[in-house]
Amino acid sequence: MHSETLTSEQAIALENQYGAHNYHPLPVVLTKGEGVYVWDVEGKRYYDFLSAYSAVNQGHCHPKIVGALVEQAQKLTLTSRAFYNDMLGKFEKYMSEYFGYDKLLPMNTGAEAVETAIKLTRKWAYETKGIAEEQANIIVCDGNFHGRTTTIISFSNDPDSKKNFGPYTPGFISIPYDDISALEQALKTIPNVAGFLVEPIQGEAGVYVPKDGYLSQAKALCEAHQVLFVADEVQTGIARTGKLLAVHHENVKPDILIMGKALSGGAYPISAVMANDEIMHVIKPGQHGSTFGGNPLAAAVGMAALDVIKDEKLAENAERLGQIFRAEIQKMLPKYPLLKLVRGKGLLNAIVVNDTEHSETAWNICLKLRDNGLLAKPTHGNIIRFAPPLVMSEAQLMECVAIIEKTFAEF
Ligand code: IF1
Repeated sequence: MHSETLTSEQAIALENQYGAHNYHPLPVVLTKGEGVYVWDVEGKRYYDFLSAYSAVNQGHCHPKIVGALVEQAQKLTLTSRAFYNDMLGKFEKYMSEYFGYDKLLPMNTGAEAVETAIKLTRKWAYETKGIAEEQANIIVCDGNFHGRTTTIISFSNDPDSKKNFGPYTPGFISIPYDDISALEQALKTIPNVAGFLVEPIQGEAGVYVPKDGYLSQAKALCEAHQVLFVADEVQTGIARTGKLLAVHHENVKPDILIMGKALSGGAYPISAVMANDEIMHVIKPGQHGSTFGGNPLAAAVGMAALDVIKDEKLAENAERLGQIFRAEIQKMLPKYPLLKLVRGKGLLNAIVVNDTEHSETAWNICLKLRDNGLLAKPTHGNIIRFAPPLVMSEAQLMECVAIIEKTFAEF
């Protein structure tokens, strides 16, 4: 059933005709993945340098994760939270010990987890901090990306994400990112602040790494003002940046931690909000939930995916390979005028192409990279994100560096 083989052209034509046009994919049709590689329907192999936006940190179709998925899928997949299941509690304990929080609130997608964190922050503000009803403000950062729901896009400043989706949810105030005095000023002047929602590195904005000390100073300021520090680690978490969490680079422990994507290694949508009891206890039965959140299949997959991160030392590998990658690209900068700069942490990196934001250059480079056997995608026009699975070896990375160099040499 549904197993007839399609050519790339046919598959693209089907999506064009029958799918909403809410994406503009790079023209390549993938059918198989294993570790750092994916294959298209014509059998050509590529290095995956997007990792499904950092969801596939553990590599494509990791046998331990797929094994856990299959085993649990044959036993019990979904009960809803109307009943207990024998996997969720195990997963909650595992997550609590793994990340060092009292409690987990399981959801499915990143956006849902961000929504959950916003609700938790507001409820805490009213019931614990004592802010008057409907008055809570949450500080966010310019250039943020936290997902696609109507509330989340209300505080985006990307016109594509936002325009004509209003009316927008109030209660959010945006300040410049990586600007500690802007945060200090905001905390002093804005009334009724409940929380500060921040990405430890802004991914969508183009892998914008804040100055050393920004996150730890921001955390300290939040503490001083009795404001919750809420970290969106959906993209930066789970070893991507060379530590289990990006906030660990500055020894920061968020009051509320949001995760998604690689929590399942890409096998299943799993997201999570973690907090200690004094915050999490404000949510009582019936006040929040999800049909699929906390299902036994997600629990089994999540534990396997996080086992892989530890067993295969993927944070350490990301740290080491990231240093090598940036050093190798640095060496190319003087040779290729189109290459403006490289930045990032661990294996979350981007190069900035020396052209305007609206030029086609980065897109055309990605087409050439594809022809040369490496898949990456531009963001904001002239920035190309490089985020391979963390199971890559040094030899494989050097092969990829050679592909990138060859591509720039051809331009
Ligand atoms: C799309 C970028 C990545 C996220 C952070 C929450 C979410 C995301 C920090 C929501 C999602 C995505 C979704 C995808 C593109 C993408 C993205 F280019 F926009 F920046 F990853 F690089 N917080 N990021 O990055 O998670 O609900 O999607 O599970 O087109 O929306 P989700």
